[in-house]
Amino acid sequence: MTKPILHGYFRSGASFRVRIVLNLKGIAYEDAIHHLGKGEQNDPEYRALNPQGLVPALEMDDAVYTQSLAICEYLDETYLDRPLLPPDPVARAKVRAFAQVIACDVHPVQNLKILNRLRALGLDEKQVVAWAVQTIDEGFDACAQLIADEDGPYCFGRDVSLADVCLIPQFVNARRFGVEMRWPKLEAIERACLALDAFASAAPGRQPDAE
Ligand SMILES: N[C@@H](CCC(=O)N[C@@H](CS)C(=O)NCC(=O)O)C(=O)O
Repeated sequence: MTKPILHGYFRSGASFRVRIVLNLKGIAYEDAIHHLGKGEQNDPEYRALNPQGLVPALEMDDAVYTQSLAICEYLDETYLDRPLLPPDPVARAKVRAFAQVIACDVHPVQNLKILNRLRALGLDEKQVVAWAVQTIDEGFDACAQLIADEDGPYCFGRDVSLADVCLIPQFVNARRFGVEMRWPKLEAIERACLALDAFASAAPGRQPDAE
């Protein structure tokens, strides 16, 4: 069987999510790197794979999968070890809600494409960074409240879930933009996750294209 190919970029938080899940599920894969700073995500050959011109995309089992959450759920549904969603529908909804705070409402608003649009509209670098900081700050506040009654060590108890898969990459962006850390519970979850090799080896600094 040919290895899956992950189209990504070391600094991409959405690619980081998929790397974590591939590692958690023990799936060996190859990297196809697209340098976002050089605009390689817009090359026609890549856009033929992902018409949005965004990473990640996963080539696997003779198909191309896009959108990191859809990819993560596909992997979760086809590799049943270490499930990323709990069996109970109420608990699943809570995990998905947390994951979507980050993947739908925080990360997209501070994405490269959006920040570049703000620059094109005339915002200076300080204003652009302030936009990203406020977006992440508000999102982390909501995330912390969503798990206020959970015990840890991970977002939703003793099993890693899709919530952790989304949270940890967002920390990288938070630090890059200089967000002041004031969520001890989220930071403890980050430490617990990064103690796992599946997370640590998926980190941007450990990727072949890391700068
Ligand atoms: N919702 C998408 C978001 C993907 C996305 O925003 N990818 C970023 C990197 S993290 C990207 O390719 N940005 C390129 C650009 O903005 O031009 C997913 O979860 O896969």
